[in-house]
Amino acid sequence: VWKDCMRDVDTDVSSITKSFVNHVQTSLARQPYNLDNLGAYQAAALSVRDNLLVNWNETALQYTRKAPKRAYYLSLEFLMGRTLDNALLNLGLKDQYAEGVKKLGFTMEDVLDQERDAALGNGGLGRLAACYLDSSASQELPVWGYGLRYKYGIFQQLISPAGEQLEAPDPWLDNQNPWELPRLDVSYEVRFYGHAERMNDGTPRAMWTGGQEVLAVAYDVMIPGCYTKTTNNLRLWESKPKRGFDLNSFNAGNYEAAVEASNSAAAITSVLYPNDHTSFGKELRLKQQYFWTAASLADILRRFKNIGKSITEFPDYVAIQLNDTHPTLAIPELMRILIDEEDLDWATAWKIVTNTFFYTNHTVLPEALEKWPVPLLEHLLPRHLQIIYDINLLFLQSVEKKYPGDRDRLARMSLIEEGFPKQVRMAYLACIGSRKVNGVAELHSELVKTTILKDFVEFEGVSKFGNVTNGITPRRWLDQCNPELSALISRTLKVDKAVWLKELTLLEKLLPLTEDAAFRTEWAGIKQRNKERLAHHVQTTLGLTINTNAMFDVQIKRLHEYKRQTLNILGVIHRYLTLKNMSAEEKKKVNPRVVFFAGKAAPAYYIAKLTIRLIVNVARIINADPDTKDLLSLYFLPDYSVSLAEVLIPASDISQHISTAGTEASGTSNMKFCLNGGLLLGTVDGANIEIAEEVGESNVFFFGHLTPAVEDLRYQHTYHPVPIEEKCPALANVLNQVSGGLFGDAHVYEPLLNTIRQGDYYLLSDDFDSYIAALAMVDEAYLDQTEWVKKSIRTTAKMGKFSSDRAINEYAESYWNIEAQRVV
Ligand code: 26Q
Repeated sequence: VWKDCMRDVDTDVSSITKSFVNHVQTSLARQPYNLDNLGAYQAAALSVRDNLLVNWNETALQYTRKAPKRAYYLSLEFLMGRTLDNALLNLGLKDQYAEGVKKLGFTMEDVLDQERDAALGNGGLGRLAACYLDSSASQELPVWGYGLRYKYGIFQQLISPAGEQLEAPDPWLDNQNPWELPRLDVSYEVRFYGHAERMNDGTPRAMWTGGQEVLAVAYDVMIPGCYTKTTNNLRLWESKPKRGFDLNSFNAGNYEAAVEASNSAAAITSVLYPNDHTSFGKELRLKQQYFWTAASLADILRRFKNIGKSITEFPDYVAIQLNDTHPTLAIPELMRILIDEEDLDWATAWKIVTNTFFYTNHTVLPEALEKWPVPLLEHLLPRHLQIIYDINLLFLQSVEKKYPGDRDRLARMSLIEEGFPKQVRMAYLACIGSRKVNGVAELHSELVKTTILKDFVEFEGVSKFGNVTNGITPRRWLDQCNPELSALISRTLKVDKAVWLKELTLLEKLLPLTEDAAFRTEWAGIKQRNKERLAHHVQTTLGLTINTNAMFDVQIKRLHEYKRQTLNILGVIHRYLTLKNMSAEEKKKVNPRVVFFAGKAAPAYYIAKLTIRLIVNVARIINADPDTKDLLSLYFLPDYSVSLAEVLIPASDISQHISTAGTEASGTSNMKFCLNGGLLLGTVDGANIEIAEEVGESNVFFFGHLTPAVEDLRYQHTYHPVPIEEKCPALANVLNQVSGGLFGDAHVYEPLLNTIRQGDYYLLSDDFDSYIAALAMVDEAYLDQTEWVKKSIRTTAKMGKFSSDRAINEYAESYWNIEAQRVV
């Protein structure tokens, strides 16, 4: 009977419409006659979810039966964006749903547009996690993600009339989330505070008691692979009070005390911290980190125990990837479990731990390296602090043995940084507690080895340190965001996208078509229509009219000094001033340019916010200037998101990735632009370098000083400063125009301008002239449209390396030692 009643994935239009209507009637309890687009989206999503669940269950069953080694991706951020379109693509049901929805009186476009982004991340690191989940499932790898179910994702960005960034909460769960499955039966208790008492019975054990206990409850998000049954899981934890509220206080009339515990437990997963690249010792952030790692490890251990193997075999069945240092507490937490609960000796426990974890570093910026104050750790996690001290003691003893008497080295390598207060260096803990350490692009991985972890490379040997260059999923970042280009590729290569989307190096077969004029025309036509689609989007959302006969020049990323949006806006001002001085005759030779910016600034990042303000106010002046507005316009698009990126990226002719050399670990949007045939203007940094290696240096626009020069230039700035007027007159002129009030509010921008005039840590004055020269080369190249389109085709054709399928397979083979599992 069971077998007869089990449902399969719907594949025909009539079962799809039936399931849709069924969800309207029952799950939504609504009538067909007043069903709006939102209702249609919800019904479509629920019916797609039914299909996903069929595959998800079979995948889980297969993993349980075969018990293969699994990998777990621990990330505090998963920047998923929208799900419906991706689920339909991966299930191979896009056409059927489009037809079904149409029969019921809706258009797929309107329906898709109702979905809110799941924005549980800040930027690159969180989006990378989302791409890796897509690739793991698509490659049929047994990989689960673990994260937090924030009630509020990254804030919504508003721009005030003065051009200031304002933040509003992102209540993404308000309309219900059809893509998650609450698992109220899967929960774990997590302890905070209390006391840790060593047993002193000859074992390393201790007892941790008292304090506060909160409950972690699981919510599962289905992760479908592309054209496979494999549907993996992303498990997100929500915090709940262990008991609803304190009935004693309630009965005594103290209502506030009664709900206090409840509030403080719920607060743990209430909001995503909107900071990236800064470390600051906030207790709630540390609570989030422990809550999540403790629940995830408890869940992983329970699953491992079900296989019935000895605990010493744990690393043969489990690999855990640490996405930056945010989950590093998993290392002392696993030690605590193995020692205090499993009763293992220290050496056995440490061996298990160091064979289980893998650590990926995402930044070498010193201000981004996580450190936690010892007093805070001692208060919140007393047992973990003991364990960290024990790890440190044994580690330093082994260092001392290798380098007797080298006290400087011991101080440098200690997990504890001396100071007031003392702080725990999480990157060092992650490094010594892991089997392998990697960076996210060739240059970055070299910098990890030669700067922040230099001593550790010397001590542990270089073979522990590797590189996995980041990647992006071609499903979302080509097929979904650029359907016309995807169709052209399939048609031309005569290969179904089911094949090339999973074997992206096949794009190389496009190379000969650079010489095919008809193909180039089609290629250019698609770019043009994508520009019009973006213009339409801006028109309907912001009411602004954009010149689609211009070159589209795009910089979209988090606002940060090291990413140098300031260099870009100063370059725009330079262009504006140049145009103002041109004769009508000279102007005729100028190709029009539209410059787009988008990105959020951390709410407390004053200089980044000033940069936004400057961009918005420069736009206001430039776009209204009749002398120049046909040749140059500028837009800051508010509230950058995954969904906005999906419209912007396919429309770009040129995109900017202009970080100071050696500061951008990889960058991943550079890959997205190039995959969509946009050319790259950038510094010799991060993955830009490897992109240029693939597509050829003649197809990218490089400028600026190289990494080895940076240290020396900074030294010059500090000890032999040269006034900007002397060093870079063009830049000095631009700065003076801003100071002089050309864009209003003269005094407002001084703190921003002073970062360049004094110190100039990110070397804008060193790179400005070569930046302007590179922009001129872009202009020049764009005039020859035939050659430009050839560059564009070549760029797309050579992007195969940057598929996240390649990246995830490198993790699977070289690090995790896991194998694909076919679900039949
Ligand atoms: C740390 C401590 C406290 C609060 C917040 C943080 C925090 C949060 C997020 C620190 C860093 C981040 C995010 C970093 C990030 O996105 N890094 C980017 O990772 C990408 C994927 O590897 C790279 O492509 C980018 O170059 C890198 O900047």
